[in-house]
Amino acid sequence: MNALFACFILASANFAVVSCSAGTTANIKAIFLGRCYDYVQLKSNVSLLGRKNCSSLYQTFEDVFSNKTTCKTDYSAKFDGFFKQVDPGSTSNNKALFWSGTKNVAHSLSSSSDAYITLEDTLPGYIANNLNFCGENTKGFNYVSCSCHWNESQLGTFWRAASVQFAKNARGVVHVLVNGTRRDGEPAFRNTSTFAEVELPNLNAKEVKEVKIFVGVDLDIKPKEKCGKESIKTMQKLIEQRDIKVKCFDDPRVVFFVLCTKYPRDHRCMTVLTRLFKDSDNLKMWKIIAFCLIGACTLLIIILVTILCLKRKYSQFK
Ligand code: NFD
Repeated sequence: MNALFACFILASANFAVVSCSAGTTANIKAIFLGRCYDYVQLKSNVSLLGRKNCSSLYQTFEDVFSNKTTCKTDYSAKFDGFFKQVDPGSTSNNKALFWSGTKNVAHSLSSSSDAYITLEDTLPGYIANNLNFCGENTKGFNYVSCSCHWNESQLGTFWRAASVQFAKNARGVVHVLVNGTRRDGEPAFRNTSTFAEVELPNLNAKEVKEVKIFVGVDLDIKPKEKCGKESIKTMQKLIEQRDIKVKCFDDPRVVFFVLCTKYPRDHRCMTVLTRLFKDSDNLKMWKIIAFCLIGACTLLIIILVTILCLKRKYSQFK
């Protein structure tokens, strides 16, 4: 069941994530352009077609990493041109949803409700989600393996730059979904996460009124972390140090409902009655009980009718 949260190295979630050792995603250009046109023409509320040129975006993107192999290089400045072109501006008023260790559920939440927007619902995040890429000297891309460590890789640099932009654009109330039931030994709030290192420091304290922390909990496991305790306490303090108000919610209903739409047969998602009839063993037992009850009632009626008849007969003889 462990459906709730995706992770990038060890954790137990059931979604595939980008692995750093894999090579560049095959057909990356076609995927990039397809996603870009899909987004600017069909996905965004106001069509961005005409305002965003997908081929020029792809060219800018490719120029940054193709034919280059060096790790440790700071590509962020080179991505500037790309991010200038894709910048949606401050569109995520009260809607920004950051996540850490909770990729899948955060995306289920944002796709099921207009109240939330994740980075992957914006143009750069939509284009790059789950893609892997790295360059290779003279050959363009390396389709076999991307060996740089995340922090020194082009992929990591891309996501950091995307996170900076998304955080800077957040306004009003913002949300962060963390996992209160991680099974990989990591805390719900990791100091080295992109949220901690990049997104939180780039929130504009003048524009962000409040951060709402959602401590999501898998359906089938006891919560390990809670608001005001352990790593969540650290997270709350760090947000307050940025002069931003913070509210924290344990096992929030919005997350619970998203999980229940995915796992409607989990016992926490069922009413008492549906729980009783849940599995075939219970159903069998209830069939036997119902059969016995009907039998007992029929017997009782027969006995009553017989007594009544006997009484009548007896009174006739009197
Ligand atoms: P996470 P987070 N090594 O769940 N975002 O707070 C490798 F190999 O821990 C979105 O770091 O949460 N991969 C995406 C890593 C990527 C490493 C990054 C690492 N050391 C950031 N650290 C995205 N859509 O892919 C991170 N990753 C990769 C933005 C790995 O693919 C989102 O706006 C993992 O699945 C969100 O608010 C993913 O990053 C926040 O930063 C997330 O790692 C989540 O970054």
